Amino acid sequence: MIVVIIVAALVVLLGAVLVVRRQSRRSVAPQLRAAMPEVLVRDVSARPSLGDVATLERRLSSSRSIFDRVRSISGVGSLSEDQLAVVEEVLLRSDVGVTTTNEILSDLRENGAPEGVANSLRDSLLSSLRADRSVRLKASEGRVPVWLFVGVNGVGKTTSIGKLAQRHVNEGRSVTLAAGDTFRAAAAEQLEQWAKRTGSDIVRANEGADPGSVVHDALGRAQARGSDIVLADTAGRRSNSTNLLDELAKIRRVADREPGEVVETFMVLDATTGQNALNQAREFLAAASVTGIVLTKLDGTARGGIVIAIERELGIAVKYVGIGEGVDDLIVFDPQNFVDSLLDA
Ligand SMILES: Nc1nc2c(ncn2[C@@H]2O[C@H](COP(=O)(O)OP(=O)(O)O)[C@@H](O)[C@H]2O)c(=O)[nH]1
Ligand SMILES: [Mg+2]
Repeated sequence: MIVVIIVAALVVLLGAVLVVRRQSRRSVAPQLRAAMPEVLVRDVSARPSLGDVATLERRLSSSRSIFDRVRSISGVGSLSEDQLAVVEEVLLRSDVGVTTTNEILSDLRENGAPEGVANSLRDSLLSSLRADRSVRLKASEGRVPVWLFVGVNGVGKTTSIGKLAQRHVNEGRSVTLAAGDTFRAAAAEQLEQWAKRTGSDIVRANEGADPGSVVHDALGRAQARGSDIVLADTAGRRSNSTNLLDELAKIRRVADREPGEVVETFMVLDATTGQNALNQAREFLAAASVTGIVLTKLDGTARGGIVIAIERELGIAVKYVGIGEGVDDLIVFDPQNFVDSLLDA
């Protein structure tokens, strides 16, 4: 009898616990639902995980394969002349540049590779990538911050602007795009597609219009609508009668005049053009007060070491790198992940 009573009491107790738990879950559920969007937004903006080493290894597989021979040198300590020759060849083929290659070789000759060649190279390459990679998002009080994009035709300016617009939107900023490439109508149409896709505002004009006025109008509109940032596209070529660099300097002056303020000028370079990219950059640097490099198409080249040559020779930080054509395929350049993706076993 007593046993039956105890069992019955336990069953009742268990039932009560279950009911209470179900109710408390119900009462918590709406709060959970309310919290979801915020969590999701944070997830999205934290997504530069695309730059994680595994993804980078895949996207940079051509560059990585150049380093195969270095990764396969085993052992620690001093290197034979043959091994040093392999390291030299690999570094030069990957386009890190002669200066960096020579420095790394003399370091290896002098100190050997106490923790293996791959580790020594990792340290040396990382120490060449110490530039300040921060980007400015804020202008002075009452001014609209402008990111200006310059670079020759086909390097990936418009695509990078589209990808960055998405990044800003993900991070909660409202974006106005300025279609300052008025050289051909297709350029503004291409930017318009990105505006639609990313939910950004856009100011464009007809083919042949003055790019300065497009940027000026975009600033007025951005200020009126309270946009957080203006991303301004420019042409990579001009008719023979006008000089491209003069025109860029003029656009920059307009963009930097009230209500605008240029807080970043990105020089966009195509990694697949190798050392040519460096020569192009030198021409632009003087005219355009460049504050950062966007290096595109790293997925399409075996010469990823060009990142190091660019920073070293130009003294300007690579801030973003393009690793594909998709909207998410522009990542903040992270030297550690980059070097790991080339040298990890
Ligand atoms: N594979 C790859 N293609 C890219 C990347 N960035 C841009 N492109 C492609 O390069 C081409 C030229 O880009 P576009 O933005 O029109 O260059 P722009 O003339 O400088 O504006 C387009 O086909 C883009 O899809 C990248 O990071 N990787
Ligand atoms: Mg373009």
